[in-house]
Amino acid sequence: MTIRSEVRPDLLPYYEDDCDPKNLAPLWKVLHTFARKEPKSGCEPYIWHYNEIRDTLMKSADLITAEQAERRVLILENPGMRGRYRVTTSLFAGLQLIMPGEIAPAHRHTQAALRFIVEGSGAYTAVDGEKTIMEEGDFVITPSWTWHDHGNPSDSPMVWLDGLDVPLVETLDTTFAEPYGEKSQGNPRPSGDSLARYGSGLLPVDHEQRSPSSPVFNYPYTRTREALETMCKTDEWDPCHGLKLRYVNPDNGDSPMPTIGTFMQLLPKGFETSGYRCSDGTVYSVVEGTGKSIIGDQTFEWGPRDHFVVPCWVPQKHIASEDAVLFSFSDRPAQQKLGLWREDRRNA
Ligand code: GTQ
Ligand code: FE2
Repeated sequence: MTIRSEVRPDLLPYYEDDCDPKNLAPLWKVLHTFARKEPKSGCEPYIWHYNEIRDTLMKSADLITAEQAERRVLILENPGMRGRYRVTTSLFAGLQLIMPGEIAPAHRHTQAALRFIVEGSGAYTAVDGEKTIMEEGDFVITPSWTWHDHGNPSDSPMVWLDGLDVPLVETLDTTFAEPYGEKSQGNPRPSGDSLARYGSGLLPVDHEQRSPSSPVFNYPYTRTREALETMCKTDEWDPCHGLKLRYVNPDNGDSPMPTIGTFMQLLPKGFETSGYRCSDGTVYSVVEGTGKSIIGDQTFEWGPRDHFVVPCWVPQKHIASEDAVLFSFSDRPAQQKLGLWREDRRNA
């Protein structure tokens, strides 16, 4: 075997010209962009203060109906990724408004969606033939490929946070959708049926798991809040999280939907979490209380109905000036299933 005596880097540009028309590209020019020490996305920390955006959201109701819009939603666009309809690299978030008497027509799609109720009470979402009436702080799921429509028979506007895995599904190129054909689905099952059947620490005796998503589709705030309140009495705080619970699929102990994880945490008045970072970019919705979060080198003050985003691997610290309750969601379960998720409890 002969050893090459000389390489000719000066000829590389000509070589690239040879590659290009053949749809070939040399890895050595780009390897550093994907073999990186740490993640580096365009995702930036940001907060949407509800009192600064509520008027803008309400104005949309004078311009378009829920039915015309199909879904009347203002997208929370991460300022580092404008025009790409995403709040983190893998997730979509938006605030949906539905006015009294309106209906958002039934459809289904492969993207999974969560609703977290921000303002109002008495509107409903119907999922695969069962209606659930929603109250502030309720967490509702519409798993992949389930029919869903929304309606507001109450006499006040209703606003909720939508979280969807749109960018993730787009990356996997698995986007499918279809309209139901009629505005609303029939509702053969009585309201509350799923929660009674699957969400009471019990399961029907011969129940077989049919989907990777939870058979419970409304996790009411009253129950979540009560759990946190009771747990408070034991005074066992995690230094990084205060008191933090994850929502669970009673079928398998996994997250309610396979791609999106959801959490509710309580930070008592005066509590300051120690620095923490994790590989799942996370969206927070403030339910109760006021406080501030230090995300990277920025400080964000928050109160009820504010929404903020913590990008992947950026250090975060939360400080509660009153008892505070925070809802959050991320793509953590997807990362965990793929063996990618990391956290760092020391750093920052
Ligand atoms: O409510 O069905 O924010 O399909 C984006 C897409 C909400 C919904 C969104 C949707 C929906
Ligand atoms: Fe939808």
